[in-house]
Amino acid sequence: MSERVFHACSAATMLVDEQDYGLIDDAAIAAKDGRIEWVGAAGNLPELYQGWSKTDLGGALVTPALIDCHTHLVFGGDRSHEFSLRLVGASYEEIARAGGGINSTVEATRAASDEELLASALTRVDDLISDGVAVIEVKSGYGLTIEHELRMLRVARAIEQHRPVRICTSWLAAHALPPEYADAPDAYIDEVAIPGLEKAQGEGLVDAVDGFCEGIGFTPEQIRRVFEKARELGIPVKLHAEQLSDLKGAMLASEFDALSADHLEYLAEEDVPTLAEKGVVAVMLPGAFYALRESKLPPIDALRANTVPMAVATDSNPGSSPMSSLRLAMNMACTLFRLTPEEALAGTTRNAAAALGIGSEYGSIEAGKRCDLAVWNATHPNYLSYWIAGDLLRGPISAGKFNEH
Ligand code: DI6
Ligand code: FE
Repeated sequence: MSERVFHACSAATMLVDEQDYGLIDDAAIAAKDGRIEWVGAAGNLPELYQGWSKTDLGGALVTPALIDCHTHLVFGGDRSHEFSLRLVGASYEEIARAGGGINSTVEATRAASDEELLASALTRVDDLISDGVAVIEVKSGYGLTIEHELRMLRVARAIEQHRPVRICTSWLAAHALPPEYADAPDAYIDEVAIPGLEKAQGEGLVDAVDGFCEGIGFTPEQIRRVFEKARELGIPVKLHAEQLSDLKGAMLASEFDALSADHLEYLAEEDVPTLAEKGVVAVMLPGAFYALRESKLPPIDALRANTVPMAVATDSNPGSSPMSSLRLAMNMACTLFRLTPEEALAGTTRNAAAALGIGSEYGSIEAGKRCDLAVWNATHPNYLSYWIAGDLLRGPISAGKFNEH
């Protein structure tokens, strides 16, 4: 049994409905067996906890551990050559239609061994951990055969055996059309995406089902068929929607009570109230916006006015968002999308937890939740979004244990 009180810190609790980060200036956090028992002003620490061992955090800032709720960080190879092509004018869509793009990563992923996939994923996981991240969502989508999609999710799950992070997996077989199904997207959905999902579910490999609803991906009708199977299996859905065009993916996602709709640059303002009504989290991915030099902004004002919860994630992938810093994504969300630093932090804590369906356990510093926190060399939570790069993390608190760097 482990009982401990963390003190001499300020705590951004990120409680819902609280203003100003739910910030407590001189805070104490009591944790037992990896759960938070009490949080509040140090002067109000109940007697019950006063005899527990103490950890002095030396005036540091404490936040909930960060959550990256949208990544594609298991993949083979890289696409630095496409970066060069885009710099001289080729577009992301042109490269994809010419057989590059996602399909070039599919080739490299199929060719890589499990060990190689895991080793390269761990480098990105380590980058995220050094940014205070304790929960990472990882999608399949670069295998595109049943066996290679399952393999990607097995590798994703294996990350938990090697690093102190929780992994949430998403089945993204409906990501791109592999060469062997060129011009036969419906057959691909019927023969790979749907039966593969049943298999993955049977192996306990799937926490959610995702799709790429786009001109270079799949139509809403094709995604609908995958979502119907997800519903039958009782698995929640989410969707890459309105990234490059408005195919009404967010409306489809809402119809299926999705956890989240992601990207949303081309989301029509008139569709925003439906997201709000259905409690769908809008996941902002400013890294992809930046890397593709997109100019159409997601309808942030309308999302805010309708109180749609907004999350922020890296979209870490070798093509459209080659990055592995969640704090950089927060900075970009502020600088490019005009989120406030408080919205950006809510987007990588409370709202990211909601986007993964784990809000009862993660995302705020609150009695009953897991004591997974981040301790920062920063005086104010604004700083986490403001400062670009650098190593601000003093250490994670994982399951109630402080691992100071
Ligand atoms: N949207 C994205 O941003 C990633 N996938 C998707 O559906 C990009 C994946 C890639 O380019 O490899
Ligand atoms: Fe993505």
